[in-house]
Amino acid sequence: MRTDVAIIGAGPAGLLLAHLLAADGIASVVVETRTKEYVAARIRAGILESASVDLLRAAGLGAGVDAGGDQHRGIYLQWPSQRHHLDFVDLAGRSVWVYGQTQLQADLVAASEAAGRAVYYGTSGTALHDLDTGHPFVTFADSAGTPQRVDAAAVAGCDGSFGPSRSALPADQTSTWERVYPYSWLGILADVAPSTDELIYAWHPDGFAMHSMRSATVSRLYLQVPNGTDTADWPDDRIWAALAARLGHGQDGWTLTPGPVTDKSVLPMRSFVQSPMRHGRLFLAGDAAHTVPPTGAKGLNLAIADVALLAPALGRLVRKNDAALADAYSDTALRRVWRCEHFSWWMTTMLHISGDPFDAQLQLSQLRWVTSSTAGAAGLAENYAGLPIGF
Ligand code: RFL
Ligand code: PHB
Repeated sequence: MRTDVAIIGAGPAGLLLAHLLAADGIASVVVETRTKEYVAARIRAGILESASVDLLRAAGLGAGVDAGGDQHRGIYLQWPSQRHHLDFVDLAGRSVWVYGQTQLQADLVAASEAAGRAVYYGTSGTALHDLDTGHPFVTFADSAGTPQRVDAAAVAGCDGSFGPSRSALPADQTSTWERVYPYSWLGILADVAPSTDELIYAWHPDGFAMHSMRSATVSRLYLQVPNGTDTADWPDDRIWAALAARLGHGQDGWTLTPGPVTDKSVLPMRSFVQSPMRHGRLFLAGDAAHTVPPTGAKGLNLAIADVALLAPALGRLVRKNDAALADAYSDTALRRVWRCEHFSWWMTTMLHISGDPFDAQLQLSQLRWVTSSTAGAAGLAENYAGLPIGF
């Protein structure tokens, strides 16, 4: 096959990139190891920044968010006996939307199928070739096991943290930075109306807890747990009891309503950046280039911001053989990546119990400042609600 851009990975980065390129008249072929159903069912992020929503709307993909998204003005930050609301609209002039990654993925798949774009699901053996030349290509076996080859002007590595694109960059020309955190999140999805109108981020001596949601009838909640935690050790009753304690059930009359748990998983937390995000004709986007711990709700939004920059860069490269934007892509994207890396690390270390009592006092001091100083609150709001795409 010959196309303009070979895209590896059909997650949000890959499918959104294919959509944005198509709007610019650029063809692509997407290659994905998992089945369409598997990708659609993965429960991951839940918050879209305002710039992400603006981009989706401008790309003709806003109908789902507009119909099914829930616009939130801010979040609650709390610690025992204290709950404070931060209003992002007042503080930073922007809001966020609760819209699950599963919903966005469904919108992207629907748009891809309506346009008849080429997406190969259930592939194996993806390999990248000749990235240093003007005619790179990708090989793989399709779902029937038939060998395939895609020749393209550029390759977009949108294959997440574990795909092959990241390691296709020569090690001696690549820098990486990593931080592994000494705790994980135990996440549940529950068929119960949220007990809060907006997300609650809770500091607690037993560990961090968070109350998020997916809809008026589905709640998403998280607990800080030690690395290596087995969900078998966390029956539903234990989870709800821990959530009630950490989220302050009974505090000022607030109650947490438990409900049937429909999904339970443990998520390790890691910060990771690889630079540059480009080698020759290979361009990395989304989790393929960087990972953040989920506390700042940045992972999905960073993937969207990357491809918003990459699509016009590839458009100019493919159509006009003009490499100016392509050459600038990595530096431009990494400015925002590092801002989000810092914010995600900061939110994470402010809210999770490390076991060190000195850390705990610093965290409480920071929380008191962020919730009582307009300058402190505005800094959090500006980062959480999100910076402009080209920041
Ligand atoms: P994705 O969504 O991981 O998609 C990459 C796709 O590439 C495919 N792939 C390959 N395809 C072809 N050939 C190969 N050899 C391939 N190897 C892999 C994969 O099957 C996959 O479909 O990356 P993308 O598009 O960059 O999107 C990024 C977001 O998905 C990610 O940042 C967020 O979901 C991160 N994240 C969360 N973010 C939040 O803000 N809040 C959350 O609660 C949250 N939960 C999560 C998460 C990420 C998780 N991962 C990656 C393990 C929970 C989990 C479990
Ligand atoms: C979620 O709803 O899954 C979610 C929301 C905010 C976060 C992380 C996860 O910071």
